[in-house]
Amino acid sequence: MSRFDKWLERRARNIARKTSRRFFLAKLGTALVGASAYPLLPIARSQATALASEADPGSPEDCEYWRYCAIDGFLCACCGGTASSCPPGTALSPITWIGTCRNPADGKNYIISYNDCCGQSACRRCQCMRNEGDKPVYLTSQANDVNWCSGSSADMVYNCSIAAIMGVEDEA
Ligand code: ABN
Repeated sequence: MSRFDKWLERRARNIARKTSRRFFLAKLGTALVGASAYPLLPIARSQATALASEADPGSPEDCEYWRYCAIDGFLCACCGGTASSCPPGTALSPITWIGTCRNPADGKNYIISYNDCCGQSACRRCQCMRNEGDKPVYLTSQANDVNWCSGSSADMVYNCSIAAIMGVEDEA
């Protein structure tokens, strides 16, 4: 076989390999595995949650802390958690009550998610009922006197509540 024939054969085999169904499926599989791993990467999901301490005044263990304007429950910050994370051994409720609180440091309104932490008996420390915007429970979507752990398939027992920043109003 001449050198030209060998070269031609190599080229033909190469083209056949790269246009084969097996090659396509292998690339597709790699892309799918890569895409499914993407949400697990440790990226910052919300810039709004990262406030410097001077932009986040007050104590999360104090009911008067600005983020608690619409809360009803025991403060997780007094129960082994923080203002925005559950105590160890409890799980965040999948459904939640949303409020809007003004941050005195910058005068902006922040969207706050009041999730309950579930799976251990009530913490009973730092009870805080500010209830801004709260409506009677028969207006379910506007009431905060609700055990959000009832939406958890794992455990309905209420332990405490957090106040996580979800977003901030746009600059006018
Ligand atoms: N969302 C706080 C809460 C929990 C249990 C019962 C009432 C209110």
